[in-house]
Amino acid sequence: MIGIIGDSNTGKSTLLNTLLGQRLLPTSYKSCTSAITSVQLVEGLQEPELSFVWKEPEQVCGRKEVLNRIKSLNEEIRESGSKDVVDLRITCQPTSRLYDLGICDGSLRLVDMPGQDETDNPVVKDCFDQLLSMCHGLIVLVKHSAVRSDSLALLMDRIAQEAPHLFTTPGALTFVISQVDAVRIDESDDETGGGERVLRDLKKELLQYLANRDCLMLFPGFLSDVKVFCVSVDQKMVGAHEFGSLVEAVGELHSIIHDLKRSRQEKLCREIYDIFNDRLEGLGKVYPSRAAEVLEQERHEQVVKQASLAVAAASFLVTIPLGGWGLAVGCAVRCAAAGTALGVGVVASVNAAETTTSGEPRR
Ligand SMILES: Nc1nc2c(ncn2[C@@H]2O[C@H](COP(=O)(O)OP(=O)(O)OP(=O)(O)O)[C@@H](O)[C@H]2O)c(=O)[nH]1
Ligand SMILES: [Mg+2]
Repeated sequence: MIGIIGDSNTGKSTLLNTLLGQRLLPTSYKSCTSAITSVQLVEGLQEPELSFVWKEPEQVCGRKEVLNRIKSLNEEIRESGSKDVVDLRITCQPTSRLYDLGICDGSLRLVDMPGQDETDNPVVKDCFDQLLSMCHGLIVLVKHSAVRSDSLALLMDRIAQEAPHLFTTPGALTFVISQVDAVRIDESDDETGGGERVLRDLKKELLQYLANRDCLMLFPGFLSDVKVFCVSVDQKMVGAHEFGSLVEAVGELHSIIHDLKRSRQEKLCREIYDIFNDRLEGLGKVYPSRAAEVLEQERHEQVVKQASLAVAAASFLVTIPLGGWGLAVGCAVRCAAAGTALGVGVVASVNAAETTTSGEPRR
């Protein structure tokens, strides 16, 4: 899974539509996407298919139908104010250069997300946490006017905290400076190749800003290898500037998907190991008191057994010289002993139960 993330209106859904060569995801100048929408790239599918569970399981087939259903769903989810993350799953065969790259074997999923800065959308934080826990790689979109924004700094902090392995797996993170068609370039500059220089400077500015982030100092090699592309998409959904290089980068992501998956598995294993370790440490503190409780119970049982043995022996000795009466007395003594033993046993178990409920849990 490769997540496409960034602030609202950076052009995430537009970019994904353009990569797929078809308009499947709604786009708008207003905050729009409200669910995690993953698109699985497959071969041999005539029509895109959408499946999801929102109130009840649903399936939709056909490009227009999928687009319209996601549009209405985005509104329904926003209006409901629900915090539940809705997982929309599309399968489709791209009608673009992505298909020509021969990567549509089902192993790659591109995931569209709500804008990470949409703090008034209750579902955003959970969507983001889920995505970071699931994704093998990320394409981070930054609008040309926001390469030095606080929001980008915050995004880096969150990735470093939740998915640090992405900074250490080569190729797992790619940056896209979006909507660069709107960057102001003087005509005179343009004639002398100034347009290219402006975009080069924009990339440098982004890298410098990232280099100053504390969270990235832990990953010194990251910035020297990371890919940054300046991309734009026009009204007809045609990608320009370095869009071609971005398509190739998606192809490369497909070729390293096994490395990306392994890196995520290692990270999950490390997390499980840490949790297990913590539990074991916690148990070390609990175990001695539980052991003391077991030993106390054992001692009680021994006392009761010894007392019953002594009483039974006394009654036996009395029975022999006294004959018939002695037998009756012996029985009475045995009954009394059994009753006492039972009473002591009950008291012992009640005491043990009280200790357990008031103290540490039983294991
Ligand atoms: N000029 C220009 N406009 C763009 C470009 N890409 C997207 N847009 C416009 O930017 C607006 C937002 O695009 P979306 O694709 O909906 O943005 P998003 O990041 O998915 O937004 P959310 O889903 O709200 O997070 C739309 O009006 C798009 O037409 C671009 O490269 N150039
Ligand atoms: Mg969107």
